[in-house]
Amino acid sequence: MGIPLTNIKFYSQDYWFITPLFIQDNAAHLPHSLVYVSACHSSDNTSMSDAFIAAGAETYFGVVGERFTWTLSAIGEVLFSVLTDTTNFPDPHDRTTGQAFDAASGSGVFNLVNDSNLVVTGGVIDGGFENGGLIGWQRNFEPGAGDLKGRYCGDGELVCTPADDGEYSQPATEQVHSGQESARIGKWGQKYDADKYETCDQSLPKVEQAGDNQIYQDVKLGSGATHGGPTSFSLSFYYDIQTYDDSQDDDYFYVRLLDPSTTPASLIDEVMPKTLPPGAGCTGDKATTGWQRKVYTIPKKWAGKTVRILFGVHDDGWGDQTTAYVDDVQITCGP
Ligand SMILES: [Ca+2]
Ligand SMILES: [Ca+2]
Repeated sequence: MGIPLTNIKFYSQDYWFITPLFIQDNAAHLPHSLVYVSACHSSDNTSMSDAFIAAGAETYFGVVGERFTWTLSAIGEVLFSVLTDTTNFPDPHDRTTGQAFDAASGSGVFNLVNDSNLVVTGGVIDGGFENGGLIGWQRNFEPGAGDLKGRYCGDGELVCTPADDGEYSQPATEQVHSGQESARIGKWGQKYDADKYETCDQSLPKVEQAGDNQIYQDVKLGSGATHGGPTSFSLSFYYDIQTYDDSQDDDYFYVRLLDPSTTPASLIDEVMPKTLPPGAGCTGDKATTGWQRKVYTIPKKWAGKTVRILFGVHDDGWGDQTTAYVDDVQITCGP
């Protein structure tokens, strides 16, 4: 690869050193990066950190003095786990290198240079829904304007208000793609009883909501793509729609990409339009899609910006419920 050996110093066969000049000559492109150099003396002075920061790095972790190799490896593991563990810092804006440094210090050899508040971005928090409480996700219910409000009183007497406006999205264990849990969007608690009424269009009291159950998360995308890095981002997830309804016009699952910088958040694109598996309705049988994978490309122009990923289920309030399980939500660099 044409390494300029003049910038690497060899001291016997056992020791060799990379000099700041090597970084200056070879690491010309490190925008918004966090650099951890697990090498002795890498932070004795600022010459090495200066070289990385000049190349675009935001934050530099180095070592003052000498430590055993396994000590440096352990420090690296602690740093990585603090930066990626969402347990203590579910909000990515709280999960900064500054806090990581505080948590990882104590060995006396760890040194942080430059930006102590670099936000580690680009990841979906709890995309596998394994943290037991939709951590990182917001829940919402939008009552349906044109639908029944989902409440009946007595035999066939429709009471349009108050709507059943509880937020029914929650972690689920009965249907998972991987791990122990997924997210279940929408109310899902009672089989459609087709025999209870004379026609399919009769509704079952208090069973189905009328409106939209939603979960969403705002994710800041990395800015590397604006500097010639990845050309786009890939959003992927698994979904399993289950329904007793028979019409995509009545009930449906959908996924949207939104711009949360506007009020209300504006639509960027329909990641998945209205979707409902065929085959249910009137019979009391359930229709499902089974687990399906969806991959969607987020264009490069959103690099460095925050986007909202929203999963929703619309129910029409007639008693034939629809829900959707979602699991393994990821955003990765590249198509
Ligand atoms: Ca899971
Ligand atoms: Ca329905």
